This record gives sequence, C-alpha cells and structure tokens, in this order.
Amino acid sequence: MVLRNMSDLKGIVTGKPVRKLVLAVAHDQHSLGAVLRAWRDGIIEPVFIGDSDGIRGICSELGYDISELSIIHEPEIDKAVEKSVRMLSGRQADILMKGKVGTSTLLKAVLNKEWGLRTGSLLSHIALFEVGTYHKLIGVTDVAMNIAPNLKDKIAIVNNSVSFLNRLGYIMPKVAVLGAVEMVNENMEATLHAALLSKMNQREQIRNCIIDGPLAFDNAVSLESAQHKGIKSEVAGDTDLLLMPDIEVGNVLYKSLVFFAQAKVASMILGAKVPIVLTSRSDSEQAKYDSILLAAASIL
Ligand code: COD
Repeated sequence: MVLRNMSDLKGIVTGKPVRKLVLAVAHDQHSLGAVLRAWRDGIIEPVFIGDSDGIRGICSELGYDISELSIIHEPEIDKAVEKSVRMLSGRQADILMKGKVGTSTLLKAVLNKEWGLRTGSLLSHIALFEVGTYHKLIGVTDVAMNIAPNLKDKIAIVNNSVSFLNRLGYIMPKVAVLGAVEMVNENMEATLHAALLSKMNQREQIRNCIIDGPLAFDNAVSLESAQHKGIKSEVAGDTDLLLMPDIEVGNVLYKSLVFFAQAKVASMILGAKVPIVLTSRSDSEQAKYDSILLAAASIL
C-alpha cells in the first residue's frame, strides 16, 4: 500500500484503540485546536501539561467543554516538559506532542539519560508531504533533529524511516538519497554517502526498501527529468522518501513546500520509546492534526 493523500491517514486510525496523548506546554492555540479535534474524532485522549488558566481560556475560545479532561498545572516551561516526558517514560501515556516550546528544549528532555525516551538507537525526524504536483505522499528526513548526520547516522535515519513506512503498509519504499548532482563527486560528501547507502542496499545491509543515489531533487521526483539526463533508476520519479544531506537543506525544503507549494504536512520523531508529534511552531492546526494521526498510525 502507498498513501496518496493526507486524508488516507484518517482511514488507518479510525476505529482503532484510543491513544493517550500528552501535550507538553499545552497553552498553544493551534496545538490545542488540533488535539481537541483528534479527541472529538475518537483518536486520542489528551492530557494537557502547562498553564491551566491559559489552557482553559483557549479551549473555551475554541468552543470545547474540557471538564472531563486531565490538566496538570505547570506554568514553567522546563518543568512542564520534564513532567510530560516523565509521564511517557513511565508508560502512563502513548504519544508525546510538542506544544508552545522550542524544538531543542523538548528534544534535550527526550534525550535525558535518566528520565528521557531513548532506546539506544538514533532518534530522527520524518515529515510526510502531500504536494499537488506529486502523485503520492512523499517523506522527507531529517529536517528537524539530526544536524549534520554522518554515514552511520544516515543508515540509522533510513532504517528508522523505512521501518516506519513498512508499519504504515509500504512493502518496499523507494528511497532517494539527495545530492546536488547525480554523479559521485569526491568533493561532495553527500554524493559519497549516497553511493555507499545504495551499495549497502544492493548488498542487503539495508533492507526492506530500494535505495538509489546520489540523485538531484529533480531526478528524484520526475522520471522525465531523470530520463532527460540518461539516468536509469527504479527510484527516479517514484520516490517515497527523500534522504536529506543535512538539516539546513531539509528545513529549507520543508518550508519551501509549505509556503510556496501549499503542501500539506505531517511530521514526527521516530526511534524513541514512544512516537513524538513534533511540528514547527508556524505549522497550521491542520498540520498538527495530521501529525497526531500519523503518530497514532505508527503504533497500530
Ligand atoms: N538520537 C539519539 N541520541 C542522540 C541524538 C539522536 N538523534 N542526538 C544526540 N543524542 C545523544 C548524544 O549521543 C549524547 O549522548 C546526548 O544526546 C547529547 O548529545 P549532543 O550534545 O550532541 O546534543 P545536544 O543535547 O546538544 O542536542 C541534541 C539536539 C537534538 C537538541 C540537537 O541535535 C539539536 O538542536 N537539533 C536540532 C533541533 C532544532 O533546532 N530543530 C529546528 C528545526 S525545526
């Protein structure tokens, strides 16, 4: 199976067990709007940790009666984040979600050696996009957590993403490892990593996916463009997952797709003890809602 539209996620999670979601630093309008919608749709049961007056005020502005929901009052951001993460590490809930807090503050807490959500493997971020000009959803990794991944990190990032896509129903997702060019250039490290990852995939050191690279962005998403350059590739034009060279390229692509191409996006952190909904503060309520569905789908 391959997801064509963001709305396919709803079909996957509807009627499945209701998951307990902790919204860390919850007094945030878009996050609360998304969480309450997912609650109303019977997908999650929320716990809000943050400034209780702020939370109640926003929920009432949004027109929700939250008298039956759990709110833990903690106005200090660091303490609210720690309480949230501890709740997940204590297995009192299933999904963590970032509210009104910076990404690195939340991630540092998630990586806390004593009470965090580490598993021993690398944690990484994945974003799924619905873009009007592409024939299916396309994944992009890592645009938000690993800053300058080395080859070992990239292997872990691919493995995290592939096992996630496998869980969503993709049998052999097609992975394009991006560079600025499609030939190996010894001065461009991303092309060296791409060639090694492709060979490791051919030799079954990285399984359950088809990897090709280096591919430039145009060849990865357009068969016509690949053919024009004489590139023969099973992945070109039909990519399910784009592996980014580093966080800057990934983040700029993410924002370009959202702001210039009006793409829909859902995103989360993989490889932790529990799924973590981690969207950008500028993401819409819809993006946060779709990200909640994605996190719920990842643990079916
Ligand atoms: N997975 C597992 N363990 C990790 C990871 C990871 N991805 N990253 C670091 N660790 C471990 C290290 O092995 C070490 O034990 C400890 O965590 C601390 O490592 P540092 O010192 O390299 O990392 P930190 O704590 O300074 O920073 C970790 C962050 C994830 C916060 C950092 O990498 C970061 O700021 N990433 C970018 C976040 C961001 O600003 N995104 C914005 C885009 S929206």
